[in-house]
Amino acid sequence: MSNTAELYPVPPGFAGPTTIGASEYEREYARSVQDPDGFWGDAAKRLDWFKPPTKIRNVSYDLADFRIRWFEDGELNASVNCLDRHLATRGDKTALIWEGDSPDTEALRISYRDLHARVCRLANALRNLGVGKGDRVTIYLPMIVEAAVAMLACARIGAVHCVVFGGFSPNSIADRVSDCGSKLIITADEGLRGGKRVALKANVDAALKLPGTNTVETVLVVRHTGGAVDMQMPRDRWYDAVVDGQPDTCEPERMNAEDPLFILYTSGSTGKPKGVLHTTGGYLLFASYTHEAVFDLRDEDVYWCTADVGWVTGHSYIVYGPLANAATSLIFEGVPNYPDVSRFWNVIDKHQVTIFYTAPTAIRALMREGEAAVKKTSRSSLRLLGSVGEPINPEAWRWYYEVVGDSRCPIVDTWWQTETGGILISPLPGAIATKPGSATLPFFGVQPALVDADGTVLEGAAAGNLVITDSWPGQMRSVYGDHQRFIDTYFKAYPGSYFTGDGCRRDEDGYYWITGRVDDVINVSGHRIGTAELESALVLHAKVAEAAVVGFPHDIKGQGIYAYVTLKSGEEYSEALRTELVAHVRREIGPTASPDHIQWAPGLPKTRSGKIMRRILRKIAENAPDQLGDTSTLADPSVVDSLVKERYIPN
Ligand code: 6R9
Repeated sequence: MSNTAELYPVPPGFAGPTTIGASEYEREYARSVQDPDGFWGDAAKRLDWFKPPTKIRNVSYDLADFRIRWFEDGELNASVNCLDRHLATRGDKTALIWEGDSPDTEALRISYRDLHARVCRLANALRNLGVGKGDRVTIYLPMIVEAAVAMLACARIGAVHCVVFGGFSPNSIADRVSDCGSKLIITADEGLRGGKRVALKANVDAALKLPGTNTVETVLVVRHTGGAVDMQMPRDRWYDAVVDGQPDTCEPERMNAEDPLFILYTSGSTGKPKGVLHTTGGYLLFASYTHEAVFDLRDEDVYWCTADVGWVTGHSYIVYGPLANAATSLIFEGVPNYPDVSRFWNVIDKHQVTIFYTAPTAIRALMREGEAAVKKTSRSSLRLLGSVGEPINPEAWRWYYEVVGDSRCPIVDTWWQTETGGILISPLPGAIATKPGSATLPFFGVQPALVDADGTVLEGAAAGNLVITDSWPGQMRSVYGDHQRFIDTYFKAYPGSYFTGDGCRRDEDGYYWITGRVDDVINVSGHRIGTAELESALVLHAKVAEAAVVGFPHDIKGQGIYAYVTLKSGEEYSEALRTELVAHVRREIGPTASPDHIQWAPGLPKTRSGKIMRRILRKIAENAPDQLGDTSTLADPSVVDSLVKERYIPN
């Protein structure tokens, strides 16, 4: 296959006065890896520092002497960088546009001045409630303006926010609250998604009945839908009541660059979700720099990222990156198919969105609905499209390019992770010709490499495991409360490198093609779920003896969840129990973790030492029983035949 046949050059006339072109990309990339101190020292000037850093980079991946520190003697405040410094020249500029779940709800436009005042009032209120530097605050909110306000108010007083996705269950909230020892929770009465109400406050109430959550002293409740909630005094307080009357200025905390900014939980291949810890200086610098360069940001842009603030994409590319860059960032409460499948495109026309950033799963779902729903809208304001969360298949890429973007708008396919803080591999749209399905080339300072299972570095066109051989400022610094787990998870497999957990191919033009996770993480609609979490949720059910979970290819979601379940002896395998188990997992983890298929497995393929052979289960779930490979090391090879016979065959 010739790779150049599928090359989409930068459209003529795309570049604006600040667009990074091809020669600048090459020159700056070379400088960024040859002279990281000089490069990042200059880049740090894009932020406002109370005390500018004199030490830029202090990194060693050597396990005996491990450290990752950036700008370590610098002092700054993230909320000052996202708000205060814009007031003199852009106080009246719209910082946030809020579009509600229903198109009939009036949209909000919040100026930088107004956002600054809202953040300061909440920051003062939090301080009055006894929250200070280093305290953890859990945020469990729908996609409303208060979500961004809450994050920035924490940043202002040096509190560490921990946003929990509004789709997570009481159990998941409780796990996270107890792991990080939150003092306060900010939630809302209810959320709205696709016309349905989500009982957020009731979920918090249920979570706080679970063990390990008694660190929480206060729950602030935003009145959003007006739905009835059970307020437990004195613990629960209405958000408005504590914020009203607070001064609209607030002295920001002076933070060291390496002081924590937030914790965000993400799934790994083993155990419970990890609290990914990001610090202040490096993270903010990297989020803002990548946001400006990858989206070729201009002052007049209206930028819309459809992610939820519960995921890292919402942190870096709805809140911190855009606001640090004084951009206009749109927050959308709803879903792509409510009230109908033209909603995204209608919102783009309504607010004259110029940059649109979404996930392949949404593109594939909308593609299935046909072109007419897109073509009846104008979308003439758009100039750039982005994709994130999972590999985008070339067919969906072309539809996005041709149908949504009318073949006018470059696509930036941005590869990155919760752990990386910001985009690591992506086209710069004015510099790099794109290929459908490839995230193309590394961002400044990012040094990807491909290694085989033994750690041998592969050169040229090759396929292997993706590692990053050096640090970048947005890199996570620790797993909250378990620094050893951080080192073990990411730096042990390939000594001297950060291991991403992704497989990847590099073509003859040096372009990177991410092929998906190589570990036991399933990527469902761009959301990471560990098979270990799913399995422990399943075995919590009284009738389940054992469970093994794998991913399988899914047309819309990218990957689906396929669970093999063995019941305790004497229990009856029934359709009703299957339904009950799906509901059970939704209750334990949340709706995003719903198994797509449960196969009854009277026996599981195990080695003689008792290890489940997932490779075999994956092939069965993929409906590829002819590719099972060697089954001779199994304790009982016959279980495979019955699993193959009973497998789920997609129609
Ligand atoms: C930002 C985010 C990270 C995992 C990552 C990879 C997959 C993300 C991708 C992509 C191919 C892209 N991933 N972006 N795969 N192309 N453009 O999604 O963070 O939720 O931590 O997921 O998502 O497998 O390892 P996170």
